[in-house]
Amino acid sequence: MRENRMNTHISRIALVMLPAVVLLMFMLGWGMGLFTNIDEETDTNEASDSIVVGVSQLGSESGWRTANTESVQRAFTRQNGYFMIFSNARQKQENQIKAIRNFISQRVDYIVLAPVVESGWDTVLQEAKDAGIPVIIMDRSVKVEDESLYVTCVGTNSVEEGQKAGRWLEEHLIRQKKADEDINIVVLKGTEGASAQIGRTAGFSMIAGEHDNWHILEQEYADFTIYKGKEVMARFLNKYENIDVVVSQNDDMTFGAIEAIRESGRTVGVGGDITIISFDAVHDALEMVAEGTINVDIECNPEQGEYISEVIRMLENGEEVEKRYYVEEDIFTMENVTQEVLDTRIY
Ligand code: GYE
Repeated sequence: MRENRMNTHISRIALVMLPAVVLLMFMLGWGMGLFTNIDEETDTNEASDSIVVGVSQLGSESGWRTANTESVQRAFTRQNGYFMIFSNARQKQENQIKAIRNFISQRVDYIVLAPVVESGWDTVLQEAKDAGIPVIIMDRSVKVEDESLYVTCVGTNSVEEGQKAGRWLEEHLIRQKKADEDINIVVLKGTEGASAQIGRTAGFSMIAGEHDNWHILEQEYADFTIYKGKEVMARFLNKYENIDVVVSQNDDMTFGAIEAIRESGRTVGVGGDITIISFDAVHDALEMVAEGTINVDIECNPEQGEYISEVIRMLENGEEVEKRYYVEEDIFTMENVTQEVLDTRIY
């Protein structure tokens, strides 16, 4: 009884104190630059002594994308002298175009665009150029008539990633003494029209084209998501009995595909029925590489925030920047996914 009353008393005090505590924590957090602005409507006058950057992120479709967003948020903090306006387009180009127009009307200092698809940017990027706002393309690339519509592009070399996948398969088949056997391949492609998908498809096809015994049974878009990866893979498994290799253009689709394969009673990975080639190399996928579930993962580095902030620093100092910067990338198999790699992978 007494204990009960005490508990009620403590709860009442806690209730009265709560708003004050929350306010204090918020003020501390704000002071430490923990909160970046995610509201597109914010008055940027507040940030007159910071560099104002409008970031149009294409969506949140994958683990890789979350890591890419976090990298940007870590780079554009108040302590680093930035005021970031962040917009998530949920995989729709029209939302990105709207966001860019919004950034222009707010007179931001820089626009960072991670474009969902390659084409269709000429008009809106011209508007940004006319307003004198430099545009930095992040992660995927754009195809525009006039390349001066953006200052630089910081991202990954997706054609090369596709080629790395092909070269790995060549070596793998030699090691398995299957270099001359017929090999049946299916490809889970990312988002239609996205440069990451176009590049990986082209890169892998180049190598596949050098081998008459490699048969690409089918390639289909699966949007870089777990759900679609599983759905498309289940369809492939129903249609083709003898799939030897799955090339899945990101880890999320791979997770879905592996589920579908296992549900069909087949096995995956090292020593399994179906060889799995994936892209991204996020932490959870690397664990699966270490245990032999995924044969190889072609790394795609989402840590691009720092690079972009360096480009902005150069532009602020009036230095010349290159038109293209690629981030470093590796290839992971069971042999090189050490405990240290797993422990240090933050995404
Ligand atoms: O591989 C995938 C994401 O554009 C490189 O987009 C990026 C890709 C990445 O959804 O996971």
